[in-house]
Amino acid sequence: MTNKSLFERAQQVIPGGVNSPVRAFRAVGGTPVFFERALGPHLWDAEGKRYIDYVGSWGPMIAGHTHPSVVAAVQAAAARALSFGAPTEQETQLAELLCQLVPSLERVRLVSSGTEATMTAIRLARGFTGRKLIVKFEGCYHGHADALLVKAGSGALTFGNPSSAGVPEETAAHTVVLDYNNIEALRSLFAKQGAQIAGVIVEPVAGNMNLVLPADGFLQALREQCTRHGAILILDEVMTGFRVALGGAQARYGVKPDLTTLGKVAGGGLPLGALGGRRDIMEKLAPLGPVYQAGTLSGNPLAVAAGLATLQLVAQPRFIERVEATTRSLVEGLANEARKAGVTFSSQSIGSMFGLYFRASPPKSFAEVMQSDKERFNRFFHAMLERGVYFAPSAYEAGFVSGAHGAPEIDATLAAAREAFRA
Ligand code: KE4
Repeated sequence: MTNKSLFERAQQVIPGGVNSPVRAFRAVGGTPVFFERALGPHLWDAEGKRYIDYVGSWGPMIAGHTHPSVVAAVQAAAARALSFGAPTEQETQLAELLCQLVPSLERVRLVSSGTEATMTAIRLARGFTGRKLIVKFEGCYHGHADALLVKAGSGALTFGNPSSAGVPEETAAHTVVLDYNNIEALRSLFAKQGAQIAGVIVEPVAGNMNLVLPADGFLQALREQCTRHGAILILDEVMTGFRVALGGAQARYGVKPDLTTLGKVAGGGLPLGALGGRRDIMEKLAPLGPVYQAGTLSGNPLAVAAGLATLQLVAQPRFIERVEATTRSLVEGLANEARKAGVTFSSQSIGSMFGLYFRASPPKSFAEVMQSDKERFNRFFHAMLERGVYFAPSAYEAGFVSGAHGAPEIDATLAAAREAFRA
């Protein structure tokens, strides 16, 4: 079977032939690659072609694919049970480890996806404060819960408009969308409506509009305004958790949120999300408090086993620093190859996340991201794919390096880029 024939067959029964839209290659064009197996930094597709992987399942595979200790942990868990729908000691072990690694977590609830974590965090902020208004930032993605599928309306202080069909205007009206890194707009909103704001949710390092770093003072301003007005600060660390630093972006930037959402790495590639934070807020959750949340497979034994095994690898001395150095060598090497080819290009990394931009310097805002040359990215993406290097199939996604990537993979990637920048 070829990728093309597999895609044609999939489209007969799955909308768009995929189970998550970004996988459909609609942003970059062409036929999605159907993968069959993975090992370390590599993927093999249905045609037997090998790729160096810089998507890492959109973040979870920080230890590299099918890491032996993660696979062994999942196999052992599967041999005991697939699911109980009842408490297990391993869930407590994972919750304890999360609280140890991310000090702002006093209580943790495990769920099955990042979307469930952020959806619950929003409900919790509203239930705890009795307020309705939620603030998010254009270009940040927090999963597909209604309250978060909202884009900026016109003007600076905007009530949101739905960014998806099926989200009622009444729902979107309770979400305000501001410009990421715009501290003045934030202060102005709080000055006008601070008493109505239940919570602010933000990617502390943005990875869903490509990689955009927080401006100096932005996260601190969020913390200060939320504290002053009694709003809940939610750091969505589903992507940044255990990648930007072992304790997450909150550790790297020294900002203590009221709630944190986690996913991806925390589940090691199996379905797991988590939300946690201040005890007084978290204990509003059922069965203790009035804010309902539930899940048949929450804390699933296999997902918990994969998460525990992955976090134990990530927590090893110098793991994060080593992957950060590999990531830095990738982005610096790519910038060097682009310069030699005379291509307008820039790149940056933080921890094991990176951004590639066909613009002269890394973007500092959503508007600057939109000024990147998307067509040029798409050409580069396909030129690299042909040469066996798999980047995220969109100019608006961050990339990821794992502990299994080393000098051979970086050198091979740069050799491919030498040609791709000239393609
Ligand atoms: P999930 O529901 O997809 O597990 O998590 C949603 C989510 C929440 N918060 C952040 C910061 C996220 O990045 C995500 C999901 N990230 C995307 C990648 N851009 C997942 C890939 C996809 O949608 O297929």
